Amino acid sequence: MSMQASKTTGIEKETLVTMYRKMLEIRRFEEKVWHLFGRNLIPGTLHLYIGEEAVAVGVCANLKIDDYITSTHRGHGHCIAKGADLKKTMAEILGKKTGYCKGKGGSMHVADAALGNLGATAVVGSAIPIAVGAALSCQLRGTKQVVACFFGDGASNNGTFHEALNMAAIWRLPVLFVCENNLYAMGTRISNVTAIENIADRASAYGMPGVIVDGNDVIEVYRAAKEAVDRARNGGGPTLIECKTYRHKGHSRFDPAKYRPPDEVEEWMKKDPILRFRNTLIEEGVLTEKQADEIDRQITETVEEAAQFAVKSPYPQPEEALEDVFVKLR
Ligand SMILES: Cc1ncc(C[n+]2csc(CCOP(=O)(O)OP(=O)(O)O)c2C)c(N)n1
Ligand SMILES: [Mg+2]
Repeated sequence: MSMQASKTTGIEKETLVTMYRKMLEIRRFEEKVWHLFGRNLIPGTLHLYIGEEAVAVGVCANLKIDDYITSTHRGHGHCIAKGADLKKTMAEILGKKTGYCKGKGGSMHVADAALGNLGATAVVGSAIPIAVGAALSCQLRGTKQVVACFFGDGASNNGTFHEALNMAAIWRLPVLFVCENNLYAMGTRISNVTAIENIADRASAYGMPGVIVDGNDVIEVYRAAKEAVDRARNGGGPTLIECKTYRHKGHSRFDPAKYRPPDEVEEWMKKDPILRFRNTLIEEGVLTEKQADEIDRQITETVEEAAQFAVKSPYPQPEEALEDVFVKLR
Protein backbone atom coordinates (compact mmCIF):
# COMPACT_ATOMS: atom_id res chain seq x y z
CA MET A 1 0.00 0.00 0.00
CA SER A 2 1.24 3.48 -0.78
CA MET A 3 0.90 6.88 0.85
CA GLN A 4 -2.38 7.25 -1.03
CA ALA A 5 -3.93 4.29 0.77
CA SER A 6 -6.76 6.29 2.28
CA LYS A 7 -7.72 8.28 -0.78
CA THR A 8 -10.85 6.32 -1.56
CA THR A 9 -11.99 5.74 2.04
CA GLY A 10 -15.70 6.19 2.55
CA ILE A 11 -16.60 6.00 -1.15
CA GLU A 12 -18.42 2.84 -2.18
CA LYS A 13 -16.62 0.50 -4.54
CA GLU A 14 -19.53 0.65 -6.97
CA THR A 15 -19.31 4.44 -7.12
CA LEU A 16 -15.55 4.31 -7.72
CA VAL A 17 -15.83 1.77 -10.51
CA THR A 18 -18.74 3.65 -12.11
CA MET A 19 -16.69 6.84 -12.07
CA TYR A 20 -13.76 5.05 -13.68
CA ARG A 21 -16.05 3.64 -16.38
CA LYS A 22 -17.62 7.03 -17.08
CA MET A 23 -14.26 8.77 -17.40
CA LEU A 24 -13.06 6.12 -19.82
CA GLU A 25 -16.34 6.28 -21.73
CA ILE A 26 -15.83 10.01 -22.28
CA ARG A 27 -12.18 9.53 -23.30
CA ARG A 28 -12.76 6.70 -25.77
CA PHE A 29 -15.90 8.36 -27.11
CA GLU A 30 -14.09 11.59 -27.85
CA GLU A 31 -11.10 9.83 -29.40
CA LYS A 32 -13.62 8.21 -31.74
CA VAL A 33 -15.33 11.51 -32.46
CA TRP A 34 -11.95 13.03 -33.31
CA HIS A 35 -11.35 10.22 -35.76
CA LEU A 36 -14.82 10.51 -37.35
CA PHE A 37 -14.28 14.22 -37.81
CA GLY A 38 -11.17 13.40 -39.80
CA ARG A 39 -13.36 11.27 -42.09
CA ASN A 40 -15.54 14.33 -42.73
CA LEU A 41 -18.55 12.78 -41.02
CA ILE A 42 -19.17 15.62 -38.57
CA PRO A 43 -20.56 19.02 -39.56
CA GLY A 44 -19.23 22.19 -37.88
CA THR A 45 -16.39 21.89 -35.42
CA LEU A 46 -15.64 20.05 -32.19
CA HIS A 47 -14.48 21.08 -28.73
CA LEU A 48 -13.08 18.07 -26.97
CA TYR A 49 -13.25 17.44 -23.22
CA ILE A 50 -10.24 15.09 -23.18
CA GLY A 51 -8.19 15.80 -20.05
CA GLU A 52 -11.11 17.28 -18.09
CA GLU A 53 -13.14 14.10 -17.54
CA ALA A 54 -12.73 14.10 -13.75
CA VAL A 55 -14.76 17.30 -13.44
CA ALA A 56 -18.00 16.18 -15.08
CA VAL A 57 -17.75 12.68 -13.64
CA GLY A 58 -16.91 13.73 -10.07
CA VAL A 59 -19.80 16.19 -10.02
CA CYS A 60 -22.44 14.08 -11.79
CA ALA A 61 -21.69 11.05 -9.57
CA ASN A 62 -23.47 13.01 -6.84
CA LEU A 63 -26.56 13.79 -8.91
CA LYS A 64 -29.83 11.91 -9.19
CA ILE A 65 -31.49 11.30 -12.51
CA ASP A 66 -33.97 14.17 -12.05
CA ASP A 67 -31.30 16.68 -10.99
CA TYR A 68 -30.42 19.12 -13.75
CA ILE A 69 -27.23 20.08 -15.53
CA THR A 70 -26.42 22.86 -17.98
CA SER A 71 -23.51 22.53 -20.33
CA THR A 72 -21.23 24.33 -22.76
CA HIS A 73 -19.66 24.14 -26.22
CA ARG A 74 -17.29 21.56 -24.61
CA GLY A 75 -20.23 19.47 -23.51
CA HIS A 76 -19.93 15.82 -24.60
CA GLY A 77 -18.39 14.89 -21.25
CA HIS A 78 -21.14 16.53 -19.19
CA CYS A 79 -23.75 14.71 -21.17
CA ILE A 80 -22.12 11.27 -20.84
CA ALA A 81 -21.42 11.83 -17.14
CA LYS A 82 -25.13 12.57 -16.59
CA GLY A 83 -25.91 9.18 -18.09
CA ALA A 84 -26.45 9.82 -21.78
CA ASP A 85 -26.74 6.94 -24.19
CA LEU A 86 -23.59 6.79 -26.30
CA LYS A 87 -25.40 5.84 -29.50
CA LYS A 88 -27.83 8.75 -29.31
CA THR A 89 -25.05 11.18 -28.37
CA MET A 90 -22.83 10.02 -31.22
CA ALA A 91 -25.73 10.19 -33.67
CA GLU A 92 -26.48 13.77 -32.58
CA ILE A 93 -22.87 14.81 -33.12
CA LEU A 94 -23.01 13.34 -36.61
CA GLY A 95 -26.25 15.26 -37.28
CA LYS A 96 -28.36 12.12 -37.57
CA LYS A 97 -32.08 11.65 -37.03
CA THR A 98 -31.48 9.03 -34.31
CA GLY A 99 -29.63 11.56 -32.15
CA TYR A 100 -30.86 13.20 -28.93
CA CYS A 101 -32.13 16.26 -30.83
CA LYS A 102 -32.93 14.35 -34.03
CA GLY A 103 -29.72 15.64 -35.56
CA LYS A 104 -30.77 19.26 -35.33
CA GLY A 105 -28.55 20.23 -32.39
CA GLY A 106 -25.15 18.75 -33.19
CA SER A 107 -22.01 18.67 -31.06
CA MET A 108 -22.63 21.93 -29.21
CA HIS A 109 -26.34 21.52 -28.46
CA VAL A 110 -26.98 18.08 -27.03
CA ALA A 111 -29.96 18.11 -24.66
CA ASP A 112 -31.94 15.37 -22.97
CA ALA A 113 -34.78 16.47 -20.74
CA ALA A 114 -35.44 12.90 -19.54
CA LEU A 115 -31.96 12.78 -17.96
CA GLY A 116 -32.12 16.33 -16.60
CA ASN A 117 -29.68 17.59 -19.22
CA LEU A 118 -31.16 21.01 -19.96
CA GLY A 119 -28.79 21.33 -22.84
CA ALA A 120 -25.54 22.74 -23.98
CA THR A 121 -25.23 26.17 -25.52
CA ALA A 122 -22.29 27.56 -27.43
CA VAL A 123 -22.94 31.15 -26.37
CA VAL A 124 -20.28 31.48 -23.70
CA GLY A 125 -21.76 32.13 -20.25
CA SER A 126 -25.35 31.92 -21.43
CA ALA A 127 -26.23 28.75 -19.55
CA ILE A 128 -25.32 30.18 -16.14
CA PRO A 129 -28.56 32.18 -15.75
CA ILE A 130 -30.48 29.23 -17.22
CA ALA A 131 -29.15 27.07 -14.38
CA VAL A 132 -30.27 29.69 -11.88
CA GLY A 133 -33.74 29.74 -13.43
CA ALA A 134 -33.92 25.96 -13.19
CA ALA A 135 -32.79 26.10 -9.55
CA LEU A 136 -35.47 28.68 -8.79
CA SER A 137 -38.04 26.35 -10.30
CA CYS A 138 -36.77 23.49 -8.08
CA GLN A 139 -37.05 25.71 -5.03
CA LEU A 140 -40.54 26.96 -5.90
CA ARG A 141 -41.78 23.44 -6.56
CA GLY A 142 -40.10 22.19 -3.37
CA THR A 143 -38.70 19.14 -5.14
CA LYS A 144 -35.24 18.97 -3.52
CA GLN A 145 -33.69 18.73 -6.99
CA VAL A 146 -30.34 20.44 -7.53
CA VAL A 147 -28.68 21.95 -10.59
CA ALA A 148 -25.04 21.64 -11.63
CA CYS A 149 -23.92 24.36 -13.99
CA PHE A 150 -20.68 23.78 -15.93
CA PHE A 151 -18.78 26.66 -17.51
CA GLY A 152 -15.21 27.76 -18.26
CA ASP A 153 -12.75 30.27 -16.87
CA GLY A 154 -13.50 32.50 -19.86
CA ALA A 155 -17.23 32.44 -19.09
CA SER A 156 -16.53 33.60 -15.55
CA ASN A 157 -15.65 37.03 -16.97
CA ASN A 158 -19.06 37.42 -18.60
CA GLY A 159 -21.72 39.60 -17.00
CA THR A 160 -24.04 36.61 -16.88
CA PHE A 161 -21.76 34.88 -14.35
CA HIS A 162 -21.87 37.80 -11.92
CA GLU A 163 -25.60 38.45 -12.18
CA ALA A 164 -26.43 34.77 -11.89
CA LEU A 165 -24.24 34.17 -8.82
CA ASN A 166 -25.68 37.17 -7.06
CA MET A 167 -29.25 36.07 -7.67
CA ALA A 168 -28.57 32.47 -6.66
CA ALA A 169 -26.98 33.63 -3.43
CA ILE A 170 -29.73 36.03 -2.32
CA TRP A 171 -32.40 33.39 -2.94
CA ARG A 172 -30.25 30.52 -1.61
CA LEU A 173 -30.92 28.50 -4.73
CA PRO A 174 -29.87 24.84 -5.02
CA VAL A 175 -27.15 25.23 -7.62
CA LEU A 176 -23.49 24.25 -8.02
CA PHE A 177 -21.48 26.62 -10.17
CA VAL A 178 -18.72 24.41 -11.54
CA CYS A 179 -15.95 26.43 -13.15
CA GLU A 180 -13.68 24.35 -15.36
CA ASN A 181 -10.55 26.44 -15.20
CA ASN A 182 -8.39 25.02 -17.98
CA LEU A 183 -6.21 28.17 -18.08
CA TYR A 184 -7.34 29.25 -21.56
CA ALA A 185 -10.33 30.75 -23.34
CA MET A 186 -9.61 29.92 -26.96
CA GLY A 187 -6.00 31.19 -27.33
CA THR A 188 -6.22 33.66 -24.45
CA ARG A 189 -4.39 32.79 -21.28
CA ILE A 190 -6.39 33.43 -18.13
CA SER A 191 -3.70 35.65 -16.59
CA ASN A 192 -4.11 38.11 -19.49
CA VAL A 193 -7.79 38.66 -18.80
CA THR A 194 -8.26 37.91 -15.10
CA ALA A 195 -6.43 39.82 -12.37
CA ILE A 196 -6.94 37.23 -9.65
CA GLU A 197 -5.40 33.79 -9.37
CA ASN A 198 -8.51 31.87 -8.32
CA ILE A 199 -12.01 32.20 -9.77
CA ALA A 200 -13.31 30.63 -6.53
CA ASP A 201 -12.24 33.78 -4.66
CA ARG A 202 -15.16 35.57 -6.30
CA ALA A 203 -17.64 33.47 -4.34
CA SER A 204 -17.25 35.49 -1.14
CA ALA A 205 -18.20 38.67 -3.01
CA TYR A 206 -21.64 37.15 -3.59
CA GLY A 207 -22.00 35.46 -0.22
CA MET A 208 -21.52 31.81 -1.03
CA PRO A 209 -18.80 29.25 -0.29
CA GLY A 210 -16.06 29.00 -2.92
CA VAL A 211 -13.78 25.98 -3.13
CA ILE A 212 -10.76 25.17 -5.25
CA VAL A 213 -10.16 21.59 -6.23
CA ASP A 214 -7.65 19.67 -8.29
CA GLY A 215 -9.88 19.11 -11.31
CA ASN A 216 -7.70 16.24 -12.49
CA ASP A 217 -8.43 14.27 -9.34
CA VAL A 218 -11.89 12.75 -9.59
CA ILE A 219 -11.99 11.86 -5.90
CA GLU A 220 -11.32 15.45 -4.86
CA VAL A 221 -13.99 16.70 -7.25
CA TYR A 222 -16.42 14.04 -6.00
CA ARG A 223 -15.92 14.98 -2.35
CA ALA A 224 -16.25 18.74 -2.96
CA ALA A 225 -19.36 18.24 -5.09
CA LYS A 226 -20.89 15.95 -2.49
CA GLU A 227 -20.64 18.60 0.17
CA ALA A 228 -22.09 21.25 -2.16
CA VAL A 229 -24.94 18.98 -3.30
CA ASP A 230 -25.86 18.09 0.29
CA ARG A 231 -25.88 21.77 1.23
CA ALA A 232 -27.99 22.73 -1.80
CA ARG A 233 -30.51 19.93 -1.23
CA ASN A 234 -30.93 20.98 2.38
CA GLY A 235 -31.68 24.61 1.64
CA GLY A 236 -28.14 25.87 2.27
CA GLY A 237 -27.84 27.60 -1.10
CA PRO A 238 -25.27 27.66 -3.89
CA THR A 239 -21.53 26.88 -4.05
CA LEU A 240 -18.86 27.90 -6.51
CA ILE A 241 -16.43 25.05 -7.19
CA GLU A 242 -13.37 25.91 -9.23
CA CYS A 243 -11.74 22.88 -10.80
CA LYS A 244 -8.15 23.44 -11.96
CA THR A 245 -7.73 21.38 -15.09
CA TYR A 246 -6.35 21.38 -18.64
CA ARG A 247 -7.55 20.37 -22.07
CA HIS A 248 -5.22 17.98 -23.84
CA LYS A 249 -6.18 19.22 -27.29
CA GLY A 250 -6.58 22.69 -28.74
CA HIS A 251 -9.66 24.83 -28.23
CA SER A 252 -11.44 23.20 -31.15
CA ARG A 253 -10.63 20.61 -33.78
CA PHE A 254 -8.98 23.31 -35.89
CA ASP A 255 -6.66 24.67 -33.21
CA PRO A 256 -3.16 23.18 -32.90
CA ALA A 257 -2.72 25.19 -29.63
CA LYS A 258 0.74 26.51 -30.48
CA TYR A 259 0.26 29.25 -27.89
CA ARG A 260 0.83 26.82 -25.01
CA PRO A 261 4.40 26.35 -23.75
CA PRO A 262 5.51 22.73 -24.41
CA ASP A 263 6.68 22.20 -20.83
CA GLU A 264 3.29 23.31 -19.53
CA VAL A 265 1.56 20.79 -21.80
CA GLU A 266 3.97 18.07 -20.73
CA GLU A 267 3.42 18.84 -17.05
CA TRP A 268 -0.34 18.52 -17.41
CA MET A 269 -0.14 15.35 -19.51
CA LYS A 270 1.58 13.73 -16.55
CA LYS A 271 -1.47 14.67 -14.47
CA ASP A 272 -3.87 12.83 -16.80
CA PRO A 273 -6.97 12.29 -14.64
CA ILE A 274 -7.70 8.81 -15.97
CA LEU A 275 -4.20 7.45 -15.48
CA ARG A 276 -4.09 8.88 -11.98
CA PHE A 277 -7.44 7.38 -11.03
CA ARG A 278 -6.55 4.03 -12.52
CA ASN A 279 -3.34 3.95 -10.50
CA THR A 280 -5.20 4.86 -7.31
CA LEU A 281 -7.82 2.17 -7.87
CA ILE A 282 -5.16 -0.46 -8.46
CA GLU A 283 -2.97 0.67 -5.54
CA GLU A 284 -5.93 0.60 -3.18
CA GLY A 285 -7.11 -2.80 -4.36
CA VAL A 286 -10.40 -1.62 -5.85
CA LEU A 287 -9.50 -3.04 -9.27
CA THR A 288 -6.77 -5.30 -10.57
CA GLU A 289 -4.79 -4.30 -13.67
CA LYS A 290 -6.62 -7.03 -15.54
CA GLN A 291 -10.05 -5.75 -14.50
CA ALA A 292 -9.11 -2.18 -15.42
CA ASP A 293 -7.95 -3.38 -18.86
CA GLU A 294 -11.14 -5.38 -19.32
CA ILE A 295 -13.29 -2.32 -18.57
CA ASP A 296 -11.33 -0.39 -21.18
CA ARG A 297 -11.80 -3.16 -23.73
CA GLN A 298 -15.57 -3.28 -23.15
CA ILE A 299 -15.89 0.48 -23.43
CA THR A 300 -13.85 0.62 -26.62
CA GLU A 301 -16.24 -1.94 -28.07
CA THR A 302 -19.36 -0.04 -26.94
CA VAL A 303 -17.99 3.18 -28.42
CA GLU A 304 -17.29 1.40 -31.70
CA GLU A 305 -20.91 0.17 -31.75
CA ALA A 306 -22.12 3.71 -31.09
CA ALA A 307 -20.04 4.98 -33.99
CA GLN A 308 -21.38 2.33 -36.37
CA PHE A 309 -24.93 3.10 -35.28
CA ALA A 310 -24.42 6.81 -35.89
CA VAL A 311 -22.70 6.39 -39.23
CA LYS A 312 -25.47 4.10 -40.52
CA SER A 313 -28.34 6.29 -39.27
CA PRO A 314 -30.23 8.57 -41.70
CA TYR A 315 -30.08 12.37 -41.74
CA PRO A 316 -33.24 14.36 -40.84
CA GLN A 317 -35.29 15.78 -43.69
CA PRO A 318 -35.49 19.53 -44.39
CA GLU A 319 -39.26 19.53 -43.76
CA GLU A 320 -38.60 18.36 -40.16
CA ALA A 321 -36.62 21.52 -39.34
CA LEU A 322 -39.41 23.22 -37.40
CA GLU A 323 -40.56 20.15 -35.46
CA ASP A 324 -39.56 19.64 -31.79
CA VAL A 325 -38.53 23.23 -31.28
CA PHE A 326 -39.94 23.26 -27.74
CA VAL A 327 -39.52 20.47 -25.17
CA LYS A 328 -41.68 19.89 -22.16
CA LEU A 329 -39.68 19.39 -18.95
CA ARG A 330 -40.84 17.42 -16.01
C1 LIG B 1 -20.72 35.21 -25.97
C2 LIG B 1 -19.63 34.53 -26.75
N1 LIG B 1 -18.47 35.17 -26.97
C3 LIG B 1 -17.48 34.56 -27.65
C4 LIG B 1 -17.65 33.29 -28.15
C5 LIG B 1 -16.51 32.58 -28.88
N2 LIG B 1 -15.97 31.56 -27.98
C6 LIG B 1 -16.33 30.26 -28.07
S1 LIG B 1 -15.61 29.32 -26.89
C7 LIG B 1 -14.77 30.63 -26.28
C8 LIG B 1 -13.83 30.46 -25.12
C9 LIG B 1 -14.50 29.99 -23.90
O1 LIG B 1 -13.53 29.79 -22.91
P1 LIG B 1 -13.90 29.12 -21.54
O2 LIG B 1 -15.15 29.70 -20.99
O3 LIG B 1 -12.70 29.17 -20.68
O4 LIG B 1 -14.23 27.59 -21.94
P2 LIG B 1 -13.26 26.49 -22.56
O5 LIG B 1 -13.35 26.59 -24.05
O6 LIG B 1 -11.89 26.75 -22.07
O7 LIG B 1 -13.81 25.20 -22.06
C10 LIG B 1 -15.07 31.79 -26.97
C11 LIG B 1 -14.51 33.11 -26.66
C12 LIG B 1 -18.89 32.65 -27.92
N3 LIG B 1 -19.13 31.42 -28.36
N4 LIG B 1 -19.86 33.28 -27.21
MG1 LIG C 1 -11.18 27.79 -20.44
